[in-house]
Amino acid sequence: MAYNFITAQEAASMINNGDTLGLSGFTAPGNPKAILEEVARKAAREHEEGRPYKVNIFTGASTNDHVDGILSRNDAINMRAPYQNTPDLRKRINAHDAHYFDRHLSEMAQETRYGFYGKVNYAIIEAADITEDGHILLGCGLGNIPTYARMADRIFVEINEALPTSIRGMHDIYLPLDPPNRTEIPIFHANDRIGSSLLKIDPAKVAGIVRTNSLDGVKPFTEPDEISKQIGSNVVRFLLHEYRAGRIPKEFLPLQSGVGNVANAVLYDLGESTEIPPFMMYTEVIQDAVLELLMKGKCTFASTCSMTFSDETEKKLFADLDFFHDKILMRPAEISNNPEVIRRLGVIAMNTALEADIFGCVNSTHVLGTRMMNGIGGSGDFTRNAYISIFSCPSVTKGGLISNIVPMVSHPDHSEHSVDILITDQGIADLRGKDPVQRAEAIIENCANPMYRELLWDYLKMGKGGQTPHSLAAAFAFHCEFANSGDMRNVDYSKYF
Ligand code: 0RQ
Repeated sequence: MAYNFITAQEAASMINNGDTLGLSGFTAPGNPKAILEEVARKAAREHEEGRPYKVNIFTGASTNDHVDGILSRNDAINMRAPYQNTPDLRKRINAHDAHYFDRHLSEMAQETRYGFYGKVNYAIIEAADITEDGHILLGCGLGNIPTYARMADRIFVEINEALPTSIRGMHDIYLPLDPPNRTEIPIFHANDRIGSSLLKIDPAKVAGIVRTNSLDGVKPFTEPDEISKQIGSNVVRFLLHEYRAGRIPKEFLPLQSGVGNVANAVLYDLGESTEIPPFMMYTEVIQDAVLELLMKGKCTFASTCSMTFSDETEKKLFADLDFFHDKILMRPAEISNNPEVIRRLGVIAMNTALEADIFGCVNSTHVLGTRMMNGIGGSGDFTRNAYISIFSCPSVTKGGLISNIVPMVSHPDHSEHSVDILITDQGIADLRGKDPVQRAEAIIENCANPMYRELLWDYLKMGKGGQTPHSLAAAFAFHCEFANSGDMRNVDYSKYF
């Protein structure tokens, strides 16, 4: 079939106010790079004429400035799901200019297929190539595009000429059947391939093809600060301790690691350890550190949803694709983050908290209980189903004005039932096999910053009974004090009784 090559502006002219767009990609890689920019410009023109114009944006995870950034600055987003991390969009969400529902990433595709979120008008797919019979070679991030492409009425394809077609073979596209027909997902080792390397779409649905030429634009990592390095070395110390004790098998277990500087620092440190054997990853994003570990042979295989590499690292990958072909597999988010597979493989999960409470509950999403930061992302998919679930964060934020260990989290994302290990720059609290008071003792002693320990001990002692001895009147004393004086250290519990 001969496709219609069009401009991004022509594509945007077909997209109407209220349409739902399902995009390829997961974090910055794999996102469309041209059409949404024109949709944002169209929104600006429509708003100038006094007409409403907003679209619903469904993705795999966060995107980049070509999508959430420019659309938010032009107030062009009505509904957004399932994850974001762009400052401009965060502002819109917290000001109620944009709606946002924050879902476990593994659930978004199946729930879209179940019909929970209405129809998808357009799928917009970044591709390295497309054949006449509708086989698409995707880019560096998959997300939920197999589902959006199947559900969408029409499809736009952005062929990105910066993507080498020799990337073919690094995708593993598999759509499970839906209940009551679902069977097991046949991944028994992190490196099992179960699907196809090309995404098959109906070529008759293609409304137009747009040419682009740009890398994914991921910024390189800054050198981790002392606190991140300390957290990273505590995580490695914990893993080594478990390994020596035989609680991690001698072949090791697949690792998942979240995004950010701490995650990157942990992986660099793991790479340096001579005692930890070569390992695999079963994760949703791989960052720069993983490419180096793959080159060194320390990481032998990475199953992921996206290659979230900085442009420099992306260039290294493209220059040596032959070497990486059998070492990286990108899967749809519902497979990379699948609870069944995570539980079966015994994945060790390492994610970051904004704050944790003394009983082991974690807030990953809401700054001081109300302001959305990013979203739960894949942290819940992995935490709930991991072999061991580790959360880490600095013990304090803003130079000590905020304690990240609090009496009660101001927004619960991960409960005490799912969090096994808490790690800060101060140390490691192993929460396994402990009752609530024992967990509180371990967290205050090992994870809280010394400037907050007494305040937390006092809180625990104030508890009037019950298995989890909260003092409900004072449970948010830290947060209320920060709102009052800007410094949690000024907490005076007598104000709350
Ligand atoms: O504010 O930007 O003004 O300096 O929050 O904090 O320490 O830079 O945290 O970048 O590592 O992100 C949980 C958000 C951590 C992230 C979170 C302030 C702090 C700073 C950011 P500034 P840091 P990081 C894989 C798995 C959920 C999704 C997930 C996240 C800003 O890891 O989004 O895990 N996780 N997905 O000063 C008030 C506190 C605070 C606080 C920090 N207690 N109170 N403000 N800050 N702690 C990825 C995917 O799923 C794709």
